[in-house]
Formats: sequence, structure tokens, C-alpha cells
Amino acid sequence: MPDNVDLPAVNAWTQFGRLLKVVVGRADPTSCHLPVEPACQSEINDPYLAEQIPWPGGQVKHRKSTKLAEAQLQNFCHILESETVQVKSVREAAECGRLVEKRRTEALRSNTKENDARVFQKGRTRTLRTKSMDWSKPVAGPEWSSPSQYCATCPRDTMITLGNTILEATMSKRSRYFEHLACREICLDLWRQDPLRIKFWSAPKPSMSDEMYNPGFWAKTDEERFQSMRSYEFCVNEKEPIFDAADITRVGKDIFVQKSMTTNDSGIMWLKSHFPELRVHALHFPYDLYPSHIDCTFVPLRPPGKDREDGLVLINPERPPLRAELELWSQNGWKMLNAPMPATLDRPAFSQSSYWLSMNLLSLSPSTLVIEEAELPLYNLLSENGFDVITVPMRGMYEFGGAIHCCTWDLQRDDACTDYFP
Ligand code: DAV
Repeated sequence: MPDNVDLPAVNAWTQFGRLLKVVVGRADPTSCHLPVEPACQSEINDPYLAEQIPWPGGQVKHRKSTKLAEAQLQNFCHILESETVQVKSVREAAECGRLVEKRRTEALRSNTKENDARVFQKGRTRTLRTKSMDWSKPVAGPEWSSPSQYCATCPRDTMITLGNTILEATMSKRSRYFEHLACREICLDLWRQDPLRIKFWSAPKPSMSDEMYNPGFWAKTDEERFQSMRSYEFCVNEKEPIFDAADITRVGKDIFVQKSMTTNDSGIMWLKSHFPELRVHALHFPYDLYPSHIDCTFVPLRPPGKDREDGLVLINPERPPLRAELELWSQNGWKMLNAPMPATLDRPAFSQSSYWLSMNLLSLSPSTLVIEEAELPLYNLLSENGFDVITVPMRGMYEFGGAIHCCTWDLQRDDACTDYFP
């Protein structure tokens, strides 16, 4: 495919246009566990360990964890930069020693279906990295303080490209208030390349004061949350506009924003008022009692084809969207594809994400996707639906807030402000 030479250096209207340029996060040695704060009550996943130690906070002590995550991010960059990739068969990937957890290997074996290793042309995606910073130092504002920051493994959470605009999200966690600075040089450099076509904006930074949060949220039991699930009230209230960039998904002229623990209605309204060229829709997932970030819940894969082939959205079977909000999609030729259960439900003890990181994939084009190498059920589903699927190891990122989609921020796709919902 020839490069579209007229594309601005910042251009991404969809989740699925051919990916030309992307930022990949970095697992710095100073990466920290998320501190406990009004927007976040971290918990150890392993009940035996949780009995023995409190939530650690502070810098991640096991150097092995940051080293593994960084090695997997570097490997991913290498694959993105390559013109061609050799896709291993799932059996080969399992045998090459990366899958060390016994139960996980067993889960794979019970599912393994041979698929042939092959080589295919994917085209190069230029890859930039977030800047290395010291995340272990305390940070503060006039009305708050945090014992440390977090890390910049997941630029997806703080940054989004909306067409030709780079936007820094407000964020809702105090520890993540300054995280966008790991991307600042990239933003300034891109904006300066073409300042009349590229916009560089920061959404209003919240006060992060106590009044921004609902103090009772964390005290509720799951049962109580379930009873009030249609009220969509989470840990941030409506006092200030709040959104994380990862609660947004782009489909050309339309963007869809999940109301969540990290995005409130005022944040969605702020997006509406500042992007009049886009149609901004709220999405609700009533069965997700702790929603945060749409990319493990609702993932547009490809638009409807000219020959009336259906558009596809990968959805989370445990978090079905509101039926009324799906009408727009079905009326415009989109089908929902239920993601299979993850290959394993195990998560690292300090991971604060769900096992649905299994569906946290990155589109390189409307026909090529990158998924985690253990996710054989997903591999099979996507292959059956006509996708070329590249698999990479990314489990090392699970304790740093995300996986393949989270660890990226797309800067340039070969796409346009197409109306997919006419
Ligand atoms: O379902 O746990 C994780 C996404 C993190 N950026 C989830 C969402």
C-alpha cells in the first residue's frame, strides 16, 4: 500500500486505519505500584499474599517485573517496526519458554489447535517511546499530595489523538496528574512540525481536591453496587470534568466514551463542547461495577465493507452494552462479536486490571491485529473472522496497568473523518 504523503504527522480518526506511527510506553526501573487514594483502592489479587502483607505502594521492588515488562515492550516495538513478521504457531510460542506459569501452560495445551507458522508483509509502523522519568518521588498540588507517581507504561490512558488533535486527558488519580509529561516532548515536536494543521491541547487539569470524589464509593459492597448499577455513580462526582483518554474509542466522525470510574458526564460534555466536528456518544456498561477504560470492554475492529460485509466490534460477554445504545450500530451494519473467555483467569498478584486484558488488542489495519500470545481462543475467533493475527508476549505488562492496547498511543493512521453512522 503506498504511503499517503498528504497525511498530517498527527492523524488518527479510527481504531483500525492502517497504523503508521505509534508511541509505546516504557517500564522504567522507578515504576511504582498505584498508591491508595480517593480514586483508587488497590488490592492484592492473591488472597494468601493479601493476608500476609498490606498493599505495598511505592517503587516496584522486584526488578524482574520491570525488566520483563520492558523486554516485552521492546520486543513489541521491534515487531511494529518490522516490514514483515513471522507468526509462530501457537504451539511453538508455548514451547519457546515464555509461558512459565504451570496452570497457564496447561490451559493452553487443553486448547491448542495447530496453526501454521507463516511470514507476512505487515508494513512498518514507526515507533516512538515515552520519556524515562523518576516515578518514585512524591508529587503534590495545592490541595493534595501523593507519595509517588505511577509509571508511563500506558500512554493510552493519558493521551489521545482525535483526528489531527493531540489531547492530554484530565485524569482522575492524583498519582497520575503529571504522567502526560512523559509524552510532552513528542507532542511539542509533532505540533511544531505542522502547527497550522495539528492542534495540541490539554483538557482542564482538575483540582484533585477531596470534593471531587464520592467518599462512600469504596465502602459499598459488590451487592450494593449491583443494586445501584444503573445509577452509574462511581468514585468521581460531577464537580469537575474528568476523563481518562482510554475511556474513548474512535470510529471516524463518531467517538464513543464510556462513563466510568475514570470518566464522568461532565468530562463527556467537555469533549462534546470542544470537538464540534465529532459526534460524541456516551456508552454505558451496566454490568461492569468498576468500569475503567473501554479497551477491555468494547473494541471496534473493522468498519462495514462496501460489499455489505458487516462491521465488527469485539465485546466483553461479562459486560454487555446497554441494548438501546447498540441500535445505532446495528442500524449501520455493525455486528457485535462476543470475545471468548481469556486463556487463563490468573493475574499477577499486584495487577489492578481484570483478566479481560485478554481482549486489549491493537489494530495495525482493518485486517491485521496484534493480540497477546497466550490468547488462543481469541486467536481462533479472529482468524475465523478473516483477520491476520500477530501474537506477542505481553503478560509482563499486566501488573503495570495494561496490555497491548494500553501500552500504545496511536499518532498516525491512514484514515479520515469518515461517517460510519450516516
Ligand atoms: O477491564 O480491567 C483494564 C484497562 C487498563 N488500562 C479492565 C480494564
